[in-house]
Amino acid sequence: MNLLVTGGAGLIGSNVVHYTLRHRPQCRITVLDAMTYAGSQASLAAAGNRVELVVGRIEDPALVDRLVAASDVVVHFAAESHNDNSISNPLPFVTTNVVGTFTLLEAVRKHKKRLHHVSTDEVFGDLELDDPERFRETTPYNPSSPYSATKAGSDLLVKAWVRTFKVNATISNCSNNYGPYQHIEKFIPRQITNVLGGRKPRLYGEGKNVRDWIHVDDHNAAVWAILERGQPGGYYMIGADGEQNNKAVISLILELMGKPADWYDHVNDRPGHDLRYAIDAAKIRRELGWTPRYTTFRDGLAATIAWYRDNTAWWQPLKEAVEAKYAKQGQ
Ligand code: NAD
Ligand code: TDX
Repeated sequence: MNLLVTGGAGLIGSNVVHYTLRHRPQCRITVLDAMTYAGSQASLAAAGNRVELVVGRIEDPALVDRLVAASDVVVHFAAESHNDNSISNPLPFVTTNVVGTFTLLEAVRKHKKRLHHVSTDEVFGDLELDDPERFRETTPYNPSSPYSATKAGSDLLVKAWVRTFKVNATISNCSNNYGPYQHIEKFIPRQITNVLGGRKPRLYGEGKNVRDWIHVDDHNAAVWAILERGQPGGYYMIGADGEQNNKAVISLILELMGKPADWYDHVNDRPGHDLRYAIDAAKIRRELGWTPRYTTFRDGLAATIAWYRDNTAWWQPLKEAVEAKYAKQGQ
């Protein structure tokens, strides 16, 4: 199988490359990635020459047409992915997430290729802390941030291309990922690298916001289950029952890294900050037999802390600039 991975130099895309080389070694992998600030060649170094990296943009129709024509299956991760950036500068989110997905859909439609579109639980908005409901495949879309609005737009484009043009596509909406190769602008690696560098963790607002954490390898195992056994045109929620509030996550990081429980700062909250995400993944468990392998968040987090401790060369050159940007926002 010739697999085209868009956004394969980012967190989930680079991990899917490594996952695929381990578990589906017969695949030939091409990565299309614009190498924005979020993409890193070093994240693909362990794949050596077993992956072809094409540097280019998902909204470039000629390039995307050529790469899709040469592939059998496309997995679409390329996106602007950070909520805080979408608040300070939304335009790249519209270009990459909406126009980019449109460009890919047109190529997939023309060449009649299989597409899996990777999306987020944030398209559904947020839940109250005490709401017994969780997000499921039938939950109405209600995005809050420019990031989640553009991801919702991209999902709706995929749904329209499936219905109107009979494109062979599936969609998954996953909760918050953590693991190796995550950019240090994101919550968990920011706090781990803060502690490693002698800085206190930074908690937005009161820290009562809840995220439903999943290890990136469990996400990618679910993506492969959909590629191999998913219903054409099917939608799947992916989550590992990993709800934690942000304050609890910082407490666990401090405990695992041997720091006092109160060694963190409260900083400015995110405007429009979603309160809680929670995933009901019953459908993918029942229909595709997927189950997460990282059953304790504590073990997954400890392994992730060890990875950042052992790979300072991967993140240290980025740290000062990331923190300077946050400092300007009072975060
Ligand atoms: P990331 O920011 O780590 O990586 C995104 C990658 O896309 C980078 O390598 C970047 O260079 C590339 N890219 C950006 N703009 C591009 C463009 N115009 N053309 C080509 N490549 C471009 O993101 P991630 O966390 O790995 O997320 C991957 C996908 O999964 C995204 O679609 C995101 O919405 C979705 N998702 C992420 C999470 C999460 O918790 N991280 C959860 C659910 C869904
Ligand atoms: O320093 C911080 N302090 C803090 O309290 C940062 C960076 C974040 N936070 C909070 C905000 C959120 O409640 O932590 C939570 C997680 O923040 P992010 O890592 O920015 O993730 P989130 O906004 O929840 O979105 C993530 O999950 C869904 C990914 O970035 C998205 O790409 C994905 O779609």
